[in-house]
Amino acid sequence: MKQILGGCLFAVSALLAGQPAAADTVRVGMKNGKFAPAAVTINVGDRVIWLNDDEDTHHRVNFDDPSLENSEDLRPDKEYSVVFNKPGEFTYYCRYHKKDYGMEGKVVVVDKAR
Ligand SMILES: [Cu+2]
Repeated sequence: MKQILGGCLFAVSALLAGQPAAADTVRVGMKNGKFAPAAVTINVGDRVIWLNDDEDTHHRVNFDDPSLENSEDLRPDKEYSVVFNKPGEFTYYCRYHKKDYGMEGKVVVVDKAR
């Protein structure tokens, strides 16, 4: 029985090794005039979720790259999620807190396949 189980596990891990890596999700908090972490590095196809951790402040994710869609106003506990399908460095800022707090961030998207 042990031998059969071992053989099965080996077959499963061999299968998984041949598959493309599943997409990951990275979370970025928004609180006290900061994105945390302010810079994240992800792979093409991964998702970033921004979550407003503040108690009574709106935030808004605005990208400098116009091909990326900006968020609406995000109330406390609200999330905004973007899947990045191309490599590059994508800077963004909070529409309300960039000027006074320097609330800015960056998503670096790398293409593992290259
Ligand atoms: Cu903000």
